[in-house]
This record gives sequence, structure tokens and C-alpha cells, in this order.
Amino acid sequence: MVAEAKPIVEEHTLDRDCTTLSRHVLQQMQSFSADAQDLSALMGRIGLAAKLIARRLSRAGLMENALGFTGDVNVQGESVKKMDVYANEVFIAVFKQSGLVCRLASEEMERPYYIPENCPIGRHTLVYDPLDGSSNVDIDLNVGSIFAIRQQEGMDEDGTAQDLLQPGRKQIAAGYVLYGPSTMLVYTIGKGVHAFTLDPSLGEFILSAENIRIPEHGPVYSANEGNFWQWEEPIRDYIRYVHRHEGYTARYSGALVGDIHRILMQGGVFLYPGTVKKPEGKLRLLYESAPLAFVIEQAGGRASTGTQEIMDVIPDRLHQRTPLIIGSPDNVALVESFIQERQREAADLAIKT
Ligand code: P6P
Repeated sequence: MVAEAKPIVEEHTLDRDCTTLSRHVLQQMQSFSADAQDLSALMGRIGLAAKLIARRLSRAGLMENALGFTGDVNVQGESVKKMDVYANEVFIAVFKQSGLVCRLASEEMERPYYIPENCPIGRHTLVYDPLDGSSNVDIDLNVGSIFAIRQQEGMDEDGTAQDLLQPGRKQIAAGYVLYGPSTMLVYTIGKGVHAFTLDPSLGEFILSAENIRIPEHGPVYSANEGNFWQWEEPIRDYIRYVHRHEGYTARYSGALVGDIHRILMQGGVFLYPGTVKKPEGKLRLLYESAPLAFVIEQAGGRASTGTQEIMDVIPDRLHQRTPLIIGSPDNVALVESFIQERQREAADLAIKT
């Protein structure tokens, strides 16, 4: 009797190599409906944008005119890098003629970019930070893209996208791309958090980690301690605590996506609190904090302003900023405990006076 032929390729390997981003979304939706197909195609387009950006980043040092500043200042008041402009243009180009999204709202653009030919069909809006942490670009350190997909509600006749001013709980999908030693895309549609690694030989994002769970507690605290004297007292109390107690270590890259990915994988907390000069903090709610909060919550973590869940914050303007405390549940709760302690002391003092 001939022994059963051993498969040339282990089935799970071949199957995994076929688990592309688009296919995974359909698996997650457990449906081939028009909505599922749309979302699958949308994620596929985000994957294409990521591949185009990764390709330019990998060769920027060899290209004329790829690095450095444009000389302009964006709506955030930040000096614009040439790679910021390129990344933003990639997202626009990728979604034109896609029939998928009607509007693009970006950190780099004061007002949303409309794609009228898509609007009758594509009732989605992509909110995104095309290249976050671009201060790292010229020194070849990790940078990222952050995105969320929202449903367009209403007709938005005046082009001010007021219907976008909704809490993060309204997000349909969210995630980020980490341009590091490998290019990773991490996303959620509310059914867990899944990571894909770009296989350059295939030109495809292939599933590399499914149903990622953030540790309940982690050793890492990630903050720019250069702002220590600008922080409110409760945050300083927290930093003094982790300085004086065993089991904590500081990690901070200056690029949000890489810092958040470390927290997702190893546990801990990232914090960008408000300061005396900027009580609302630096990070933007719609296309940085809320998408990342969706991912971290789906992985079993938390994201807070210090007093409110990020996912419940209703923005009053497109480029609104919030303080951000995000990561493992235990670590976020510890930061909040110092805020609550100071609030109790203030309340007691108010009663006594
Ligand atoms: P700071 C990059 O400019 C960014 O928006 C985030 O990627 C990063 O977490 C933060 O700002 C860094 O800010 O004030 O520490 O340089």
C-alpha cells in the first residue's frame, strides 16, 4: 500500500499565506454581503496605501526631494515634512475612483476632501493621520499611519462634515500601520484585533497575529518626561510613583504608533497628558486617539482622557485634541487613581473653606 503522500506544503502554511487583509475581513464579517464586500475592499485599499508609503520610506534616503521639510505649516501649526504630503496624497489617490468613500478627513487638511463621484455609492468617511511621527522620518526611525472608517450620516451639504463630530463608538473600523523593520497593519472592526505583516515578495499583507490581547498589566510607561514641569500635579504624582517603585521602565520613541504597538504587545501605558499651556493635550481625537482607543479596547485595554473614556468623547470640531492615557487596564487605572486622589483632596478642601 502506498503511504499517503505527505503534502508538499503544510496546509496551515499555505492557508496562512492566503489569509490576506481583504479575505480576513470577510472571514470576520462571516458574510459576503455588499457591506462586507465594501469593508473588505476598503481595508484592501488601506493596505495599498500602506504599501505605497512603505515603498517610498524604504528608498527615501536615495531619492531627491523625498525627505526634509516643505517649508509649509499645517492646520495643526506643525512644520510639514515632504513625506507627510506624499502620504496624504497617497490616501487621496488610492480612494479616488474606489467608489468606497465619499470624504477623507486628514490631520494634514483643514477641511475634508470630497470625492463627489463616490458619494452616491460610498457612504463611508476615512479619517486618518497619513504619516504620524514624521519627525522620525529623516532619522530612519519608526513612523506610522492611523486610520478609522466612519459611516457618513446626513448629506453634509455645507461641506463642514458636522456629522463627523460623533464619539469613537461610532467607528466602523480602525487601526494603524507601523513602518518599522517590517511593515505591519493592525486593525479591528469590533471583532478583536488582528495584525498583518507585509510580505514584500508577495506584495501582500499576510495574517501574522490574530485576536491579540493586551496584558492586564505591563512594565512600560511611555511619556515625554521633558514635559514634567508642564504637567498637572496628579500626573507628576504618577511619574514620581513609577520612579520610586520596582517593576516599571520608560520607553518613548516620539512616534505614537510605535509606542502604542509596544504597549499593545508588552503591556503598560502610554500617556500624553494636557499641559499648563495646552490643557487639551497634543494628540488629535478623530484620527489619533479614537482609532487607537478602538484597537486597544478591542484588545482588552482602556483609553481615557484621565476623566472620560476616549471612545465616549464627542468632538466639537474636526481637529480637536484630547489628553490620552491608553494601555493595560491596571496601568491606566493607576494613572487615573492619582487624578481621582487630587480631585478628592480638592473637594475636601472646598468643604473646609
Ligand atoms: P512630543 C508626533 O508628532 C506626535 O504627533 C506623535 O506621533 C507622538 O506621540 C507625539 O507627537 C510626540 O510629541 O511632544 O513628545 O514630541
